[in-house]
Amino acid sequence: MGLLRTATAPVRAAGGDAFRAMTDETGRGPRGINDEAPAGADPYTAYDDFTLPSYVGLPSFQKLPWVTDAAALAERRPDVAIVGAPFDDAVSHRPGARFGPRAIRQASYHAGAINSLPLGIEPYDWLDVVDAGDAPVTPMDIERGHAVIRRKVLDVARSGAVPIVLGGDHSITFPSASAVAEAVAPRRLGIVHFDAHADAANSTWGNLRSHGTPMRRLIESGAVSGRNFVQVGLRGYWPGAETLDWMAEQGMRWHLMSEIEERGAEAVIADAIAQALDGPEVIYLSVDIDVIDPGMAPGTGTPEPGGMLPRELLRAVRQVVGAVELAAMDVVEVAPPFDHAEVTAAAAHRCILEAISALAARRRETGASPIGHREAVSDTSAGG
Ligand SMILES: [Mn+2]
Repeated sequence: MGLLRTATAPVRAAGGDAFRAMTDETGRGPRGINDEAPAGADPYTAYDDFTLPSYVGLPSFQKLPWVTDAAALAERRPDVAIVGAPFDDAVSHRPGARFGPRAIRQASYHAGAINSLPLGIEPYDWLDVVDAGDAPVTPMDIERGHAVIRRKVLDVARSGAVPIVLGGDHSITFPSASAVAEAVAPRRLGIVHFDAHADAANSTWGNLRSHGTPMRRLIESGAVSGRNFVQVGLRGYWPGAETLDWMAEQGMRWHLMSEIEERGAEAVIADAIAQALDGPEVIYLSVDIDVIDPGMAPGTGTPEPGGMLPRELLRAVRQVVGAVELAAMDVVEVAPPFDHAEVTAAAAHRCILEAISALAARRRETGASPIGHREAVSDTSAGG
C-alpha cells in the first residue's frame, strides 16, 4: 500500500479532479471520507448523511441512524444502540454531566466507515449500530429522571441490542443497570466498574439516589450480587471506613489504582473479569470517566489526581469486551463545562468505539458473516 493513497482508490490521471480519488473499483458508492462519489453524481446528493463530515447534519453518534422509537427498535433488532442519559441532578459537586451525551456524540472527526487498527476490523461491517436517542429527561426531579432512563434502557435492551448509555452523572447507572438486569433475567449480571470512587455510600446529604450511591442501590435491590460487583481504579480520600466495611460485607471486590501501579492494568483487569463472572453469565461495564487522570480528562465533576492513562483505559475496554458477553455499557460523568479542547469527551467517545469494535471482533470470531457495508442510512421511518 502506498504512503499517500490506497490501492483501491487510484488518483485520476488528468482533468479538473486530478487530485481526487475515484469511487473504488468495486463500484460501491462512498462509504467513508476516502471514497469519492460516482462520476457524474449530483453533488447535492452525492454523499449521504453517514458519509458527510461529522460536523454536518444530524449529530447522532457517528452519524448512525436515529432509531428512537421502542417499536422501531423492536422491529429492527439492532446489535448495539447508543442511548443518551442527559441527567446531572444527582451530583454532589460540580454539575454539567447533563451535557455529556451531546459532547460525546460530537467528539468525532470520523464519518462513514471506521477501521479499528488494534483489532483489525471495520465494526459496522459486522454490527448494526444505531443511535436510540435520549431518555426524555427533564431537570429538577431525580425520581422522574431515573424512571425515564430506566424505561429507555429497558426498551433498548429488550430489542436485543446492547445498550451503550452516555451519561449523565453516575446515578444513572442505578436505573440503567436495573433495566438491563431485568432484560437479561434469568441470566445474572456481573458488573465491572471503572471509577476513582466507589459510589457505594448509603446517602449523600440524605439523598439515596445521588451519584455517590448507585452501586449500593444496585446491590440492595438485588439487581447484582455484591460479590460480582468489581471496581477498578479507586483512589484518593473517599469513601470512609464505614462504607468500605459495608462493601466488604457484601463481598464486593475492588482494585485500587495503587494495585494497577504495582501489577499493571492488564493483570488487574483479568482478575476483575474473573471475579465479575464468578457466577453471572453476562457483564455490565460502567466507565466513570474520572477513572482517567484529570490531567487527561479534566471535564468531570469530581476529579481525583493519580488516575489511569487514556491508553490504559481504552485497552482495558477492549480487554473486558473481548472476554465477556457484554449486556450493556455506560460511560458517565463527562462534564463538558469543565473540559478543555474536548479531551474528556474524546476519551469517552473512544471508549465506546473500542467497545463497539471489540463486540464486532467477537462477532467475527463466531464465524458469522459480515452484514455488509453500511449504505444509505437515513432512517426516516424510525422517527425522531
Ligand atoms: Mn462514579
